[in-house]
Amino acid sequence: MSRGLPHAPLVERFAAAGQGGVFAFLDRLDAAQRTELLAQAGEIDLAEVARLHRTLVAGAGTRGPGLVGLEPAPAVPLPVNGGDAAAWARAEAAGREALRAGRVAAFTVAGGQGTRLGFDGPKGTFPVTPVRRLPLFQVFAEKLIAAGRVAGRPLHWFIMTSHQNHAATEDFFAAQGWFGLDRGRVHFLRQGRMPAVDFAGRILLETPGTIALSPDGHGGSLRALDRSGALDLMRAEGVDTISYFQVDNPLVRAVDPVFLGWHLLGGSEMSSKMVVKTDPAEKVGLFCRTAGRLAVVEYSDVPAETQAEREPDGRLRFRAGNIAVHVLDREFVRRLAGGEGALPFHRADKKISTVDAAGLPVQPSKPNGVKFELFVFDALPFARNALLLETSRADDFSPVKNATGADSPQTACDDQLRQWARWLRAAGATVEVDATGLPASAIEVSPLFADDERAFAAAWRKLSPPPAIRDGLVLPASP
Ligand code: UD2
Repeated sequence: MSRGLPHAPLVERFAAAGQGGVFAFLDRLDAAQRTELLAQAGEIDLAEVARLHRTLVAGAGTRGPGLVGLEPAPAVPLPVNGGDAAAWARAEAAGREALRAGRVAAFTVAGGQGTRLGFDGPKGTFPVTPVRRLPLFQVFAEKLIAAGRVAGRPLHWFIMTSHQNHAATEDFFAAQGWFGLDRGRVHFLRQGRMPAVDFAGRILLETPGTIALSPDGHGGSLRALDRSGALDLMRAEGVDTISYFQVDNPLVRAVDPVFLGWHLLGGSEMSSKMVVKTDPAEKVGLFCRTAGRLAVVEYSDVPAETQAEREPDGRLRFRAGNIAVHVLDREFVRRLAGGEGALPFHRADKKISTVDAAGLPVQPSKPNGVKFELFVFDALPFARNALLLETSRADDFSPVKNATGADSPQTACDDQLRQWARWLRAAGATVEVDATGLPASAIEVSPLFADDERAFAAAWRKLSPPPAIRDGLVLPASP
């Protein structure tokens, strides 16, 4: 059929690998559809797909670090929990110095859509703040502008998108005037895709002319940073330290001088922040030690009894929750992306829309195939001096994941309000709050006004007279 045509070698390679089904409908496609299908097929590493089928689908499979010999991971505690305050101060000074020297770039993984939120669009465009209703991207943009002002130089911001949301994300930034950022310092990079396979290892078609491809997971960010040239750009700009966070967390300290300082002073190649898990059922990964290395085990891989184990003092034994905030050394990323210490793929069985033998659409009612994803935290065991730092949940973590209930827009909104109410009260303002610290009035503090409690107190003192706390108060007032 295809012999002698320019795409013949590709089609033949797929056939030889037992993946000829990908081109089952090639003869029915018009020229544009063919070009698209061939381009998609060209993205696929057939040897990798065969290996994943052998190890993860047909075989028992490796699923992250495994549970044998798993121990809780020790973390550097916050000063309020017994940490060495002088060491924390030294870390902060070192982090600020690195920011002033321009060694730090921010990196957001934003390949996900707001599907679980019932929101049709890139998750970063979802409005999250209580009064101004700023989208997540603008919250981070203001945090980074603020950090750049303190450091005396603007930061580079790398944003990983997916095929699905790349154009929409770029358009959004353009439409919003880049949120006042220096456009030359905002860089979008698109993550890779992986094909879904059926349980026999055959690559699934989504339609007769398209392959069922999906993003390769946030762990794909390491190779995306490399392939896109972002690591080279960082080197040229003198950036050697990457502050990584997820797009779903409006409370995140996007570039935290203390965290950066601990990472740098510890000579670490990758550092992570943890919060203390109090509810054994909370859906966060768990930091553990396995074979002497720091690792994260996904909550879904740890039996409920293990997650509920307690110390004699009543605290959970496995309590170091992963908030997906990391600092990475640039050359460590390059080494991993280059294949040293390759991250393991994880398998997820899914209902994957596909076509039948006649090319007609099939919407399965139960899982009919497997998707493969990489997780960034699987890099930890490969890192020299991997470091785990405790952080305060109230100041660093309130993700927006579900439409309602836990980790929803409502909880994230309330947690932002609680943070600002705490800052106001610490600065001496009178703010009515309920037993959970939630203020009676909807207020909003721009990161450009202050982005931590200490900076807030200093900025508040300069307001004379201070504004009355009332519903809808924004600091500073929006133009
Ligand atoms: C993640 C962690 C969990 C915990 C929690 C904290 C995993 C597997 N689980 O749970 O351990 O740390 O977050 O909030 O990470 N993303 C991409 N490309 C992809 C997949 C994801 O950019 O291919 C981004 C996505 O936009 C989001 C983040 O990664 O910012 C998290 O993805 P998720 O929502 O799939 O992870 P979740 O909430 O199950």
